[in-house]
Amino acid sequence: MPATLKIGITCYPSVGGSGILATELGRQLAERGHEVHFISYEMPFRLDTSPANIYFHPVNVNEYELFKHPDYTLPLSVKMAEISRQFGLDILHVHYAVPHAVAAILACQMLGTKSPRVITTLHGTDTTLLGKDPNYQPIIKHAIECSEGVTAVSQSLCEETKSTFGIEKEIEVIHNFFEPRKPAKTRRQVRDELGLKDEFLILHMSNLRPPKRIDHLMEIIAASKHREELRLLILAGGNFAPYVPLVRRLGIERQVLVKEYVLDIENYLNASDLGIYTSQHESFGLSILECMFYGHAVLTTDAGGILEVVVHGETGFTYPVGDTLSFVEGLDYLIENPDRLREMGAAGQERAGELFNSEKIVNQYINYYRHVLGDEAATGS
Ligand code: GMT
Repeated sequence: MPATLKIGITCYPSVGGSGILATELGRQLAERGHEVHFISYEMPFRLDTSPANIYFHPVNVNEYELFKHPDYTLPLSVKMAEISRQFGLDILHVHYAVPHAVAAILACQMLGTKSPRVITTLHGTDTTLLGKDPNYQPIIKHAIECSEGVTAVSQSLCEETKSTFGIEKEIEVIHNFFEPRKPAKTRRQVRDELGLKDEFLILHMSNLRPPKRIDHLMEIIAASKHREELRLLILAGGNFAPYVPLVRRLGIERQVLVKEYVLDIENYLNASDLGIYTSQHESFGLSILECMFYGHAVLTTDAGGILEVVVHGETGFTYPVGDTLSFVEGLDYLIENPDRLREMGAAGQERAGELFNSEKIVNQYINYYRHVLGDEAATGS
């Protein structure tokens, strides 16, 4: 087996944990000498193709009047086959079964015996949303069963996937990782730009999709007895406009600051005091991990894989989905107890660095690639 591998990566290029993870994985693989080819309809939003060994191949989607809905899966599949053939890819690592694994499997069928191995990473939605839809369920099950390797970003997602699809197939759990970057601005600079003095700054970063339960988040802020001295900063990877009426109704216009499609998240992480997440589904919670890496305690629901990331009472507090009263109690307690807040933040930072560091997780992926390619020495675990 060659010392370095040729890997095709397909992910959703839009703002979201799966794209961020796939992009950072590709960057780290390239740094270790592997050749990485991203294949997608757009450059993943954090992708930089200037370093050696990283390439981007766009998929062109033509719109034909014949199709009521434009089709992406088939041109993606054709591009995957073309790039696999041209560069002799060993692996097609796809993030999401729909439509990426389906396209990869079709590409391999076109390529015949010279096809790469397909590894599918499940990030959540394939199981928690589309897996419940009878129009998608059978094709997702098929894509999982036909992939030569399948990984899930948490044990919780692995178990839910097996029970949702009724499959026995081995699924390797490889948690998410994060590589913190140095902030380019000081905490004071960022706070000045946000118009803040010493307010307690709570951070939420997400795409604001319905499962994030932004309504619960706003209710917590409105109910805190410290609401006059706190601010909620939302780094939004989606449109915040639908939540504006709720913010007005709750009278928290002054408390809520929103910045959309931010790239330099480390500046805002550094300027914040606490992370908060009210998700109803979360297979891992990459942005929770980002908060932990910057030394912040996190208040979060106990949904899905979050409990593999946050330890209740040690690195933050976890509560049942929708338990607004407990969230408010936890928030007020941490505002009133800065030593405890610092302690929890430090414990979270240590846990993040130990369990979810890039060195460890990227090596797990490389080992798994080798295992799938038939290297007896690679354990795949
Ligand atoms: O959370 C989202 O809506 C975005 C979604 C994505 O596809 O980017 O995130 C999923 O993948 C992340 C990376 O593995 C996980 O950290 C998130 O928990 C997961 N989101 C959900 O399960 C809702």
